[in-house]
This record gives sequence, structure tokens and C-alpha cells, in this order.
Amino acid sequence: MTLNALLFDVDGTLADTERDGHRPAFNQAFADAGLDWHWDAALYGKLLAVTGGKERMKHYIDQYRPDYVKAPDFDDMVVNLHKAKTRHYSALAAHGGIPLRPGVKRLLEEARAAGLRLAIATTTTPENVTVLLEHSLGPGTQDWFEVIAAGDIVPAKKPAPDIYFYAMEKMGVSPAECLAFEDSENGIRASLGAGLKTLITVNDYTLDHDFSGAAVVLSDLGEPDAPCRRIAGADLGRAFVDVAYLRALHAI
Ligand code: XBP
Ligand code: MG
Repeated sequence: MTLNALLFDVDGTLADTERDGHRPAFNQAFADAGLDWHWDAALYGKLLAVTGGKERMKHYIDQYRPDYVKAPDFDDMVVNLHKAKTRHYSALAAHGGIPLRPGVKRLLEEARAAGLRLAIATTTTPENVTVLLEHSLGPGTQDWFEVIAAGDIVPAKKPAPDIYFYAMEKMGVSPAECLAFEDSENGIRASLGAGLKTLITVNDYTLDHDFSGAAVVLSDLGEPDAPCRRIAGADLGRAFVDVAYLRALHAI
């Protein structure tokens, strides 16, 4: 079957959003609310085991703050903290504070020119995706993606495959005609669970993750003047990922 569609994760894949966006935004929201919660880079790496910001805050309290006495309206408090965190994240992204990873813009432009269909499948909040695309990729670029499947639109977040199934159903495509792009173990569990061949680009938070089953694991997508490094999987003998690379990977 020919390659027809590319499905992209956002956080860690399109940009280092966890390091540059989500973690600082969570900490700002906690400080604004007068809470003594603070997530340093090492703790945040562990908290990333749980996807979804609201789910992550609840996990933090359950696992790391057994002393914390939850008020009866704890769930509402988490929802409000999450709204504040989303506002901080949006402000960071809107000021261009979250750059795209190497090769992302080039590959998206090439894929569009080649007629490949594009979609997003992420656990983050939809407005985080649009603000990132508009400010890091460019105005109007959210329209490059036929479907932006994000956040609470499916009840079970990654590692459940639901968000990928949702995106493929909306596009009317089958897994065999798609490639997924991911950066994390929860991400690849979701994409493989949906039957998708998956290309991984790692980042500092995910270097040690288990990427068994990935078609290829790369340092990043690379650029003609800044080659990427292959860590595991198919060796296509190329220094950067372009549409020809994707077609070859998909055909294996
Ligand atoms: C990334 C996540 C998200 C973000 C926070 O998922 O796990 O939870 O860290 O997002 P993906 P929200 O890599 O699949 O995009 O706070 O908006 O939930
Ligand atoms: Mg990710």
C-alpha cells in the first residue's frame, strides 16, 4: 500500500514543549495559586510517565505528596490550575519561546508539496497545539493538518491507541497507509497499538525509553547541513528525513 498520511505527536516530537513550555507553565500556575508545588527537571521526567496535565497533577499528589490534604473540591482545583497552566503555556508559545525541532518545518512543507495528508494525534490541550503551530510553524499552518486530534476528545489518553484511531477514522484512512511520528514510550505504545508503523525522534526526556517495535529511532529528523543520528532500526543510509526517506521506510 502506498504512503498516504503522516500522523504527528506534538510534545517532544514537533518541539521540545515539555522542557520549554509545559514544565515552566505548570510551575508558574502553582506559584500563582500560592502552592508549594514545584516540578524540577528531574521530577518532571518521572511525572511524564503519566500523560495529560490534569492526570499528571493528580498523580503527583498521590505519589509524591502523601501529606497533602485534598479539599472536597480538589478536582475543580486541578481543572482551574490546568486552565491557568494552559494560559501560561500559550503565552510562552505566542512569544516564540518554543521552537520546532530540527527538520520538522522542512519535512512538513515537503510532505504537503508531495500531496501527503497530515494530522495531529496528541494528549495535550487543543489550544496548545494551535498556538504552537501558529507561532512556531507560521500563521495559518494549523490548516495544514486535516485533523487535530487532541486532549480530552477521547477518554483514554496515550498509551491507549484511541487518539490515533480517532484521527484515522476522521480522515478515513487505514493504518497501513500511514506513518506515525513519536518521541516517547507512551507515544509508541499508542501508535503501535493502533497498528501504525512509527518513526521515533528521541529527546533528553525519552533517550532511555523502550522503543521496541519502532521502524527507526533517530536523534531528530535532521537537516541537509545537520545530519541526524540513527540510534536503532532501519538503516536507509540517509543523513536526514525527507519524503523519499518516509516512502522507503513505509515500504519496508
Ligand atoms: C504530552 C503530554 C501532555 C503534556 C501536557 O503528550 O503528556 O500531557 O505534557 O499537556 P503528547 P496538557 O506527546 O502525546 O503530545 O497539560 O495540555 O494536558
Ligand atoms: Mg510526545
